[in-house]
Amino acid sequence: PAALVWDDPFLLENQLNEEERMIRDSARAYCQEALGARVVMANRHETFDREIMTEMGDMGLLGATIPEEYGGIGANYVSYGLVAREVERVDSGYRSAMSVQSSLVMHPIFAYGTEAQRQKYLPELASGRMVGCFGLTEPDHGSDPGSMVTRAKPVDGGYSISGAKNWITNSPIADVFIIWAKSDAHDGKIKGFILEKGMKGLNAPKIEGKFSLRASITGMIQMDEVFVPEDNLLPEVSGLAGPFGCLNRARFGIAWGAMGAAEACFHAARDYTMDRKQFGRPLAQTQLIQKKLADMQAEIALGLQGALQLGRMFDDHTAPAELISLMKRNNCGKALAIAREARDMHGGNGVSDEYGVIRHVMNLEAVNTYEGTHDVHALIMGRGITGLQAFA
Ligand code: TGC
Ligand code: FAD
Repeated sequence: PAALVWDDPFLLENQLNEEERMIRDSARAYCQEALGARVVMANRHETFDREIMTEMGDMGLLGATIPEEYGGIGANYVSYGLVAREVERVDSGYRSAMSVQSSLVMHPIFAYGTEAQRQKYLPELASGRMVGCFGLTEPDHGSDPGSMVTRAKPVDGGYSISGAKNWITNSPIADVFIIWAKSDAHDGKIKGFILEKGMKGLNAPKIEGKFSLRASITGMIQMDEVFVPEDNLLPEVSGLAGPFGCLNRARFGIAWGAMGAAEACFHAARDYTMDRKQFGRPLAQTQLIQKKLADMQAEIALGLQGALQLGRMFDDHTAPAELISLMKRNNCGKALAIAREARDMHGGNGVSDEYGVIRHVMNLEAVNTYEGTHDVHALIMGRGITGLQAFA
């Protein structure tokens, strides 16, 4: 029989094409060196280094699926997933910054915007010269964004937008804000608007004291009669299908990313228990530890294989939303469980940020909640299975 590759049992490596491997390898090198060197202090001091966006831009990691004419590299979705896995292997907060820019800011401008909007914003966002954010969640409307109260009223030459968004990745450093609001000029339907830093009445204060994704910056968005010119409306989409079209892509990236964080924890737990001796033998030579490593290997191998197949379906345009929910939910839930187990296997050292596993535990708590909670994705799947909707 063939020999086992313990860290790639399904030989995922052989299922990638040359271009996918090349993009993955250059992302891995950048992440391990440049992001790996910063993450412990960024997490400890709750800081995000703005230069990361321009570095990622230089590496082609922002909006990788966007065509070259707009500054992207025209990569497929499998490559986008591979990049998310490499970034999140270092830290989920850095993957957040990358996926918001790519899936939640560049994608809606590309898919729902005008040609002038594409030319104005996409090259700036792809290079990281501009940072974007995505405002859907409100203080009183998270899992149920359809009940949002942010409103756009028609005024001479455009719209006046008032409302508040909460828990918004990148908002305090954003130059561009994709805002979803109910528009009185469109029968109260949800429309997308591009707001820019400096518009009168627009503020984005930082949320302090976050004990998850501390290396990513999160804030609110406060809008008090912000004038938004007609040219800044995203004309090509109406209703929740707009934000959900973006979330489908971001959730897919998270399914890959969460497995990167899980792999980091699995490898750390294996290394640690091979080295650490108790009762005169390596911890890894005990049945309980081997069972835990076996569970981790199984969930990661299956989770990556599922993510790859979903990526192939994305690239074929055959991926249903319920399958995206299945992979986002399962991979985040399993990654969180793996990180907690890895933390336990490190004993007391596991709570020190030197070993990284406690940081992944803290991060994956938020990753399991944002972009649709673990339970909300169960309800999306449940509706697909039964045809019955159980949200309300
Ligand atoms: P529902 O009746 O299901 O649908 C309303 C309209 O939307 C369409 N639709 C979709 N379109 C494309 N893709 C999807 N996945 C879609 N899901 C629904 C649907 O066809 C319908 O269209 P139309 O034309 O008929 O109006 O809507 P609902 O109000 O019952 O929704 C319920 C539910 C639970 C599915 C949904 O609201 C939900 O997914 N809630 C979770 C909210 C969420 O995920 N928020 C994420 C905020 S962004 C974020 O967290 C970024 S973190 C990023 C980071 O830092 O990495
Ligand atoms: P709630 O909707 O109030 O849910 C609370 C609990 O109730 C959860 O356990 C949930 O599963 C459960 N629940 C909800 N509905 C039901 C139901 N029908 N049946 C049973 N249980 C239910 N949003 C953005 O728009 N843009 C961003 O960039 C962004 N970045 C984020 C970054 C971070 C660090 C965090 C933590 C959040 C971010 N979010 C962002 C918001 C995120 O998407 C929401 O927190 C998430 O969708 C959940 O909404 P909520 O917090 O209001 O929780």
